Amino acid sequence: MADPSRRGWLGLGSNLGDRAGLIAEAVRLLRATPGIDVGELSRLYCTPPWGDADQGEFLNAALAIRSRLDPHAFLDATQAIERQLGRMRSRRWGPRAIDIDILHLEGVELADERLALPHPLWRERAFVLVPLAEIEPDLVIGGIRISDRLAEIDVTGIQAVESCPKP
Ligand code: A4P
Ligand code: MG
Repeated sequence: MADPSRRGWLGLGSNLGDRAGLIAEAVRLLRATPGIDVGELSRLYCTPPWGDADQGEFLNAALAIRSRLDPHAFLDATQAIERQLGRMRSRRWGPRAIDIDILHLEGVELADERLALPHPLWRERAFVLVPLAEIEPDLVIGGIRISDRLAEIDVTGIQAVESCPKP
């Protein structure tokens, strides 16, 4: 029988509290969600804040998953995990305990008021591309190979967590 699940890739980010612990907890909660299987997790990277620079440094990671949920049900699940981990909606692009962005679900292209896939900004953001290229360099999204796009953008200040400055 054909496998009814599809592959997907998530971007995880945190810049408040126990950042590494929150990312690990998000992965644990995703693994515990029926209909979601968790695959490879990248290393954690420290990344300078993008968009709104007036906030603390982020930790970011990328996670491969398989999901049997439809895209909106998948978003419901990731948003429930954000809420469970104390995510407060504050200002756009501002500080957050945990942010789960759905970067791509294989075969899905959509844009409505709740969900845009592939994520509209994936190719602009080094904090997305560096961890994603670690686990999936040959993935192609919208005709663009991750490793090719990574070679074109500025990755200044992004380092694997072992080499990050102490906060
Ligand atoms: N939404 C639509 N498409 C998606 C998708 N593909 N994945 C909707 C997830 N959510 C999606 O997101 C707002 C709404 O987007 C959601 O309600 C969902 O229905 P949000 O996470 O609640 O709000 P936000 O995060 O403040 O805004 P936005 O535009 O999603 O910001 P981003 O893109 O999440 O960016 N700098 C570094 N270094 N590292 C970071 O991780 N993150 C951000 C937040 C800014 N700067 C950063 C980082
Ligand atoms: Mg977000």
